[in-house]
Amino acid sequence: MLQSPVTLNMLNVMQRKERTMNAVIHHVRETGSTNELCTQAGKNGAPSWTVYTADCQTAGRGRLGRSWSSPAGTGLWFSVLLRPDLPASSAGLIPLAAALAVADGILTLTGLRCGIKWPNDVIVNRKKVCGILCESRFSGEALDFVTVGIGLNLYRGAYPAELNERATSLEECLSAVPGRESLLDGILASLESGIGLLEGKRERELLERYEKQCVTVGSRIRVSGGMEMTGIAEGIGAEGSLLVRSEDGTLRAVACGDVSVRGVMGYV
Ligand code: BT5
Repeated sequence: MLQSPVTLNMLNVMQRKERTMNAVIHHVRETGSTNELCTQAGKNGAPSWTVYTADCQTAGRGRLGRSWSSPAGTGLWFSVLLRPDLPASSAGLIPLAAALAVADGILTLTGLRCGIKWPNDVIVNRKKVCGILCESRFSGEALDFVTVGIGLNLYRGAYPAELNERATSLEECLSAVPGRESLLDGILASLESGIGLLEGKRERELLERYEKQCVTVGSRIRVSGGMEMTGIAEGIGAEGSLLVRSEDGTLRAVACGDVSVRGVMGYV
């Protein structure tokens, strides 16, 4: 339920953003999932850059039906509604732009350099600090809108103890954790420039920057869920797929499925 459209000192973020992309930020104390709020808003015709943030999610969603732990006050949990001027075939690039926006936003604000595990896990010290869930809606052949859901762990309490080996938080990597408003502001600004590159048909530029930060590219990987294979990830395809050289020498494009990267998040 919406409690109040703006709290949490979001006013600063709104005022700054309104000068560029007209972000309208709704903050709630508790909700099931900000992706759900955002998607409902999208179905009701809300404009691009409508943002929902929550202190706490009671049914935070991961990919493939998994859940995302999001207790109160431990992380930045938010979703952004985008109506990009892009063909449906480019929808697969948005998760990549979102991961890059998180990594860039954190770098600019704190100097901390994060890696990206394809397609959109943001990692530090081989552990996941941020998960992203993009949900696209199509109208016939065209892309109608995309909900970009971002869960950034700020404090240890964000994730359950059993994920200690795979998850981390900014608190564990920095001497001071920036405020949620500044992080949101920085990530939205980077996301705006990434989406701008895509809309300006400059996706190669975005992908080059992405590849530099992607720990998957150049690594030995295992793909599961759908296509099962192991091989070396050689790069990113034009539509955001992962190009994998399998053991028999063929190059395949992996568009979805779970990818484990040797040495990252517990995969040995
Ligand atoms: C993701 O899924 O990484 C996408 C997470 C997206 C969360 C945001 S929060 C705002 C918005 N609203 C939502 O409802 N969702 C989005 P996936 O790759 O499937 O990872 C899920 C797996 O990560 C779980 O099965 C756990 O193993 C692990 N996990 C759960 N909570 C975590 C946390 N806080 N930090 C790190 N790992 C976590």
